[in-house]
Amino acid sequence: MKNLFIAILLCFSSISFTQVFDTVYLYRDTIHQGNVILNVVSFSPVDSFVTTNAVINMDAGETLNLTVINRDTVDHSLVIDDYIESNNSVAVNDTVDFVFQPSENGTFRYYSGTDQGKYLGASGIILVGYQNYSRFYWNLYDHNDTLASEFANGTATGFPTEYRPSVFLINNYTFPHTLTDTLSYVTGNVGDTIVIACINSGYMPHSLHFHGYHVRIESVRKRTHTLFWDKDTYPLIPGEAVLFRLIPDQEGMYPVHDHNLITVTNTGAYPGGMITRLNIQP
Ligand SMILES: [Cu+2]
Repeated sequence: MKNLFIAILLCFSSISFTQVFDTVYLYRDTIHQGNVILNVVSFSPVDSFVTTNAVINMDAGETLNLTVINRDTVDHSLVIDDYIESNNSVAVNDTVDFVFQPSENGTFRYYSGTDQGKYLGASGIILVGYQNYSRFYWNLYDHNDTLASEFANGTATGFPTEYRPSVFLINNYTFPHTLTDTLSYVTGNVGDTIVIACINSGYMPHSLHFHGYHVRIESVRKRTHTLFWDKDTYPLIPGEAVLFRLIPDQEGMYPVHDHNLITVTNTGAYPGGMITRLNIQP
């Protein structure tokens, strides 16, 4: 009987009930990249506008208590696909608490599901687990600057079927600004285990090509049949969230870019747009 009691106790103690708390603020502003001015709404980790949507990290087994504060001029919502999809409005000036209890580790995407959130880039990364690894974050985003300003001023009549994006971003930066973004610019050494949490917050597929290496699909939310595939090119459909695992087998400086080729020429000439680099030392 005593042994059974200890067994039950051990069983319960191995389950983590740790709560983590985080707060994000919805703000709108414009970002200036290359020759483009883009209207965006962003989830900020601080009580003012920031360019890149907040990255949220949590350990495996933790429960996230996420507070969303809406400083924007229109209503928003909070969506995490398959987890938070209803009763999720965050009205203007409102503060709403959400609970996210993921059933697996890897990359998730949180976003505002209203038109002005969905079509102005209010969309960020949650990374569950992998907190002891070398971590990087790529939030892919595309838009048409004229269309974005129409969504921002409320004159857009819906998302067009003939969508022609004009700007391509990682963490809301275009190349070469991506090279000074420490969240996305990958640095490491041969033999390191590096994880890259990547989401597609945009409106078209982005096919990332890793020069120099293959990566393993460590988690994937939408095209789940690709789990554990080893790839050098991987397409992310809109709304996708994946975790790439990279163990570099050689030193060097290699580009990663989108093989959807219109997206690497945003400023009119290659290279531009959705490009970053892997900087691997011996
Ligand atoms: Cu390539």
